[in-house]
Amino acid sequence: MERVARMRDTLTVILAGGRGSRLEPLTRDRAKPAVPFGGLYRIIDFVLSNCLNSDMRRLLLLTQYKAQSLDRHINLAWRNYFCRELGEFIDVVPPQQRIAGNWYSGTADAVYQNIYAIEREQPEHIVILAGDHIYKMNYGPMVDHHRKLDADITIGALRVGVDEARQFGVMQTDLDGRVIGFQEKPENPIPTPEDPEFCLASMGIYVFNARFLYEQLCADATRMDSDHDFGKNIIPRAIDSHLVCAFPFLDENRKSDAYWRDVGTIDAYYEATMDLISIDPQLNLYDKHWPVRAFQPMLPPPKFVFGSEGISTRRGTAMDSLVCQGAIISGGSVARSVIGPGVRINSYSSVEDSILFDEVNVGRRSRLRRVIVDKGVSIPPETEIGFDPVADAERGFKVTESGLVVISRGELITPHCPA
Ligand code: ADQ
Ligand code: ADP
Repeated sequence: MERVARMRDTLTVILAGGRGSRLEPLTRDRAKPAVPFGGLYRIIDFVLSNCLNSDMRRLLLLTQYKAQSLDRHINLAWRNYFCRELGEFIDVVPPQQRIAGNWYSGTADAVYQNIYAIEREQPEHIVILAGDHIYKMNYGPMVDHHRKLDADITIGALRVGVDEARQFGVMQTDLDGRVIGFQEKPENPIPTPEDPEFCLASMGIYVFNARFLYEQLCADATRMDSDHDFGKNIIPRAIDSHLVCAFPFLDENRKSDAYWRDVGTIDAYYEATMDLISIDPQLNLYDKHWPVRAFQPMLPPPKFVFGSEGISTRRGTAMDSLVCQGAIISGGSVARSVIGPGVRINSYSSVEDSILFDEVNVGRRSRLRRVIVDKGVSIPPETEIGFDPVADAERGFKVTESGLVVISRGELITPHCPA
């Protein structure tokens, strides 16, 4: 009964429009939430799985940049889980451009411009989520916390190291968990009183009382001095006059910080992917009680075989790796990598510490180390990538500060073997 009531009076708005420029070139042709993750999934699948597993089935997905791939993914993977007749829906809402020719200016503006679609559902509470975080969270307890305290806004919160905190909203709370200070991406983040090494960061997810949200958004829309952003404007303004509470996101036992990653940069994206491969991952994809759903193409099982010259060649192997359906590893070796659907790894090649998206082909005797390869790219035979960052950058590949190489679609790949 409780669950049904929570679902009925709650509308969830998922912000899925961020440009994701720090994830370039993976976001060159697709929105950040549509970037593949963990072989089978897209980034957005984690938050959508959280919604389904939390019984939240009235979802508006606000898109903006390059939303075609995201839109198609929602249709293929998610539409069928929602039953209109029961009042459930997942609606992808493109920008309304109510102010002619303008894109959304900030996250609050994105919600404001869709206020009619939101009000029409007459929710009591509105849950606002970001479409680009990797975590497993039951939002029910956060909504319950909000109701119990009769708060105006409840903010999902978690501890992060002081250095990291500069990229987040940072909060200070009183003993009851009421937010008494909030700074968006501060240069000098204020640590928690309990531990000077940590700050309390906003996860960028909020529960709002619907009426209060409408009032705030309408007032904010008329202000010339506002960026129309939740973190920069709406929340810092609300804390003095209204009840804004933090909801700590803890693990299942509610003892330690739970797993949560903002995969905003290539390096963060790579680290979060490698977390999945670790022997005892904090984010367990095999938990039957918390299925993470995705689009499952009808593909044959992954296959591991000797190369075409038979038993005299190398074995096709993969260790410490995730290998998706339709992949064939023939006479090549894979280690500590994610191999996407339909990938081909050919004889005498080796792939280490890498992420290969769908249908990548690795030619014979090629070697990849710490490389992310976008969909459908064919690596020619006898090509080495990831062993010489200077040479890789000269070949036109994106090389990150930590030396990761990203190969995007349509890139010209010439064989290159360092002498
Ligand atoms: P950021 O992640 O930097 O900080 P922002 O870039 O505004 O905030 O993105 C928030 C979410 O909204 C993302 O999911 C993004 O894709 C989406 N988004 C951004 N602009 C959008 C638009 N115009 N239309 C639709 N969707 C849009 C925020 C908070 C911080 C908090 C971090 C946690 O402001 O306080 O710490 O999230 O990651
Ligand atoms: P995804 O791989 O994320 O599913 P899609 O294949 O749907 O992405 O591509 C997203 C959009 O980008 C489509 O409109 C597609 O035509 C376009 N696109 C894909 N690859 C390229 C490319 N190399 N250059 C320009 N546009 C591209």
